[in-house]
Amino acid sequence: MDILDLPFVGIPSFCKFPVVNLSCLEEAQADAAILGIPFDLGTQVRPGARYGPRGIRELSTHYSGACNFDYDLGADFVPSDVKFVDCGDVDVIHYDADECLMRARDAVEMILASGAMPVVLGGDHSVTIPVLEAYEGREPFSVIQIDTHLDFVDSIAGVTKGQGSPMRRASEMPYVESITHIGIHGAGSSKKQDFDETLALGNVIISRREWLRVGLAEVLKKIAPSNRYFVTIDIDVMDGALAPGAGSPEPGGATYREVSDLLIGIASVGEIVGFDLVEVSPPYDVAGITCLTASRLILDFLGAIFRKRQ
Ligand SMILES: [Mn+2]
Repeated sequence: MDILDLPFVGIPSFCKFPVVNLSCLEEAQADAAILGIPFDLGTQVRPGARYGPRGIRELSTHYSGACNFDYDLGADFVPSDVKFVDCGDVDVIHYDADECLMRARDAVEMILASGAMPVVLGGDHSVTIPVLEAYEGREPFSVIQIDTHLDFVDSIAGVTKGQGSPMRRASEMPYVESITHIGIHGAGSSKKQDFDETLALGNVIISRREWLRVGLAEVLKKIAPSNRYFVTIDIDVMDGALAPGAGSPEPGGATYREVSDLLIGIASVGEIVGFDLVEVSPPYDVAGITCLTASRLILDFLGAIFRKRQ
């Protein structure tokens, strides 16, 4: 009897990767581990990113079949000889943001200790703070942020860890060498002073307009040099019409093709030590388009990273 295991059949782990409890990850010897952080208490306006991991997982099953050959790559875009697993979600506690973020950091630490590369599904962009904190004590790396907004707010009404602050907090981590902000064009997230301050630290900004003007090859050359990179992808870097299920969508953003090609290019710039994709808010999505696109971007990037490593 043929077993098809179609996308709508079975338990929807990410891309139907095997589910492995965090406590069993060492024995699993996975190459990369998916982790959901269903937390959106850092959101200022449109909540719902707590449903991001589940929404992305469900639509990711579209790519779980055996037929994902990509003609341009001349290979499967999800390599079959690499061990990817899904570790489920961080257990969030309502009304206790600090506890949630601590649990998120601990979970990422466990993935790193197992030797697997963390792949985190947000959650709003505040989750990147505990994710990066989990790398303390490891080799230094540089951050590449792909986002409409700069996210370099120091403090707003005493809030220092909201969705507008992850890159500011990253800049304070001694093992984060630099930040390259790519795709920036959104209004309202950061003040001129924030832009001045990140540039004064030696960080690099490649705006959405510059990306369009100079093209992908030049964008890749402008990334701050490093041997290792952590990449944080805010789905709102995509045009609001193409990814409406986002916490802070904006017009004028990128297409799927542009973001995918950027990620595939980044995989060749240096070793990728982990990445997250944040701000997908399924309650605002239309026909699953944002969740589908987010899952495809994750798979494109995972494939590129591990084809490079082989
Ligand atoms: Mn962001």
